Amino acid sequence: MHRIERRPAAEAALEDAVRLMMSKRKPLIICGGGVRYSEAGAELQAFAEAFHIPLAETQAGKSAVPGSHPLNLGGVGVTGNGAANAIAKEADLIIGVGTRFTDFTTGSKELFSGSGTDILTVNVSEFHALKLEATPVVADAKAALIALRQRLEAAGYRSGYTAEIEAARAAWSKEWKRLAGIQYAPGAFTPEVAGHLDEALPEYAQALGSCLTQTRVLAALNRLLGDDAVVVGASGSLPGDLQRMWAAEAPHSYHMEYGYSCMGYEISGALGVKMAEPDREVYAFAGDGSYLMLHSELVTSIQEGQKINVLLFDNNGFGCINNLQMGHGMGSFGTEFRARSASTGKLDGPLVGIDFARSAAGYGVITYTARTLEELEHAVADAKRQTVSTLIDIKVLPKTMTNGYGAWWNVGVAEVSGKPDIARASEERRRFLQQARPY
Ligand SMILES: Cc1ncc(C[n+]2csc(CCOP(=O)(O)OP(=O)(O)O)c2C)c(N)n1
Repeated sequence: MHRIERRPAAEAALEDAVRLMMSKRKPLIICGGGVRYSEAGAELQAFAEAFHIPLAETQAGKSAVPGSHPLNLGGVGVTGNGAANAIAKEADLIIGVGTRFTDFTTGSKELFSGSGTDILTVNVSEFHALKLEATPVVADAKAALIALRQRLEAAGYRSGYTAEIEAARAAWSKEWKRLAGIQYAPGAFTPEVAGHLDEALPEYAQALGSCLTQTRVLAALNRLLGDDAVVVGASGSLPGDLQRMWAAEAPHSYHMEYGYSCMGYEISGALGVKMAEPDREVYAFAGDGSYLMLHSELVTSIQEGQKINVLLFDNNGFGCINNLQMGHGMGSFGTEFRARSASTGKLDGPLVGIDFARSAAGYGVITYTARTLEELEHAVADAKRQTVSTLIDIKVLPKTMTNGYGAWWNVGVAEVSGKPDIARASEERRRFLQQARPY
């Protein structure tokens, strides 16, 4: 039996927290998974409203507070959006509630590294509460937020924000609309992740038979799936895109495995979510690489009569790893699904197209292939009517996922190399490491 024990905060810790907050004008709350596990979403929202403090979400914290709430800036960190990261950079106090402050949330400890920026944490785990030299409140999130709110109200606290929150949200909303509208046009197209495979895109468009871009598909799905659906993901480029672009409205409608970002979790995780939430539609968002690694729980879903929906984004490769390779100077190596070429002996032959709909149909899954938005809309509507598991094989162009929004990620790169691009990447890493907090 899982019980929420609701460890109360020590009085001295609350006094420290109030003292620190009273000295700060630009706080930002980081809403972590602990807010959801403590069932503290409504308390966090009330806390933010009471003192006019914006909040940003980690992957695990998404769907604790509605995405449309005017104080919710959305995802923060390496896979965060422009609004949350801009406010994070200007914040003089980061209030982490139920967050482990992972590498992605903190931008490898570079994002909250301003000289005047302090950290306050509310966490039931002392280990996480003490990270980043924080002022710790070791307590259950809900209990601590209630106690802290009473004391801050008595002290008359209010943040110093005027129009910054609204302006950041408006700027991101404009950018979101741009991402939602990106269309591929042969000959005159610069993808979001530019300068890598620009010349190969027409070949991909032809092999996939599709001009769909990933950002456009995600925006459409956010409209089509319905607020109460549960979105499940884990690996590839989709978690980053979802953290940035997905506005989760209903509580617990977003379930991302981002502790290990384990490929293959998506479908097995979706089956688990369905068993826990039988009345909700559950959608696994998986890349083609992840689907190939593990999708056998689709068969279990058929055996058990548990309907799940798989949204498979086929970009013909390990897209995000290709981005990392090419973004760090080493070129494309083994991450595009190409045949080994007889003439070069390398994996640089023709693209290997896979009909994923046919593979899943063999299991008894109802399947669709989407190469246009119209086909996608039709497939989603029809999938909702089914009582057995479904799979939509969505053909999307590589490099059309979102790119970064001002947060760094410490990716290992060779420190000694004869390749100028790698040397440059290594130099840049050294520069960022100097700016980042050491611990
Ligand atoms: C079990 C496991 N192995 C390796 C990785 C490293 N990894 C992360 S994403 C990825 C490729 C994902 O490709 P795909 O699922 O097609 O998604 P895309 O990046 O194209 O969106 C790899 C190999 C991982 N996260 N999990």
